[in-house]
Amino acid sequence: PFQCDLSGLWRNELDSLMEIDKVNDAGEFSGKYLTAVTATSNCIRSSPLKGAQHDTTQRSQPTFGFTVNWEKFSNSTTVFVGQCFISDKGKETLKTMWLLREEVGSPGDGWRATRVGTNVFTRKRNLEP
Ligand code: B9F
Repeated sequence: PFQCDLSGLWRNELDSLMEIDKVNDAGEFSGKYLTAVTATSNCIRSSPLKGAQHDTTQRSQPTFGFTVNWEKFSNSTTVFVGQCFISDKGKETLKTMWLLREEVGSPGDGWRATRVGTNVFTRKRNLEP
């Protein structure tokens, strides 16, 4: 019943975790992201995320996007876009791409401000009732 609804706890191949609260009727959601990796400190801290997902009652493998604000680390921001897929065995995976924008001092430093990558998330558990 909850297949591909983003609510719940997810883990990616880097061992980062994200916990997403109940997705509302408009498809909007919020939650927190715990990155297992950071370029500056080994300390894992929770960062707020906000996003939107296509209607899971209309589509079985919906696309979504969300923003993570790394307020505890810096003024950087990551946006993720992705799609949820359901395997033959009923396993959900989130295939995503991300862009990480680092704050730089001037437009001339913009050439080095953006990182790009992919992450694959699998469900750790459903949302607690
Ligand atoms: O390392 C990032 C950071 C921002 C400012 C100083 C350190 C914050 C964590 C980003 C985590 C990324 C990965 N984790 C994950 O699960 S988001 C995409 C990846 N998926 C130094 C300056 C800017 C970046 C590094 Fe920094």
